Amino acid sequence: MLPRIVSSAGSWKAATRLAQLSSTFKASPRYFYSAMSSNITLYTWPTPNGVKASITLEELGLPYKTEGINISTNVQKEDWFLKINPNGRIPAILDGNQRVFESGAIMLYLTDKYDKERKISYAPGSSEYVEELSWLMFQMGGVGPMQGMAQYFRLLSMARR
Ligand SMILES: N[C@@H](CCC(=O)N[C@@H](CS)C(=O)NCC(=O)O)C(=O)O
Repeated sequence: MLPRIVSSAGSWKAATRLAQLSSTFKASPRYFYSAMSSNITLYTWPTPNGVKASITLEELGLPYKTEGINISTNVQKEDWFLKINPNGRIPAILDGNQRVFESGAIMLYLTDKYDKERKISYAPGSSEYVEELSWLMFQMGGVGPMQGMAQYFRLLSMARR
């Protein structure tokens, strides 16, 4: 069985919020708040891994605060951020005092904890959950890094020659 497909509504909301981020954060980082208050802060930037966390939060309808981490100015390598993600990359979240980094870990954390109605995930321990994990690890360990390298060698490394 394949993992559940998210609706386009969450993706659209995530894309809109991230578009706000990239246009507004270039000058000075600021917070964006969703309508309700919450303890979740998302540290992100509009990139393929960044949107995975945004889409999950939007699909679950969770209130959260977004802090833009401008990776083109290396904010992700600053000491304060390394305390949230020692690997110095986005996305990462804080849920109260709990830090979570790596987009796949964020997706699992959020769905395990908050997707009680099983809108976009399967119940931990079920056979479907194991299938969900398998596809998530396939994406995290294979497709994601390969796409990242293809992108780097196709666009960025050429520009640096
Ligand atoms: N495996 C990590 C990859 C994170 C990652 O590579 N993030 C990129 C943006 S998509 C980043 O922060 N790049 C800046 C850098 O490497 O310094 C995840 O899935 O979260």
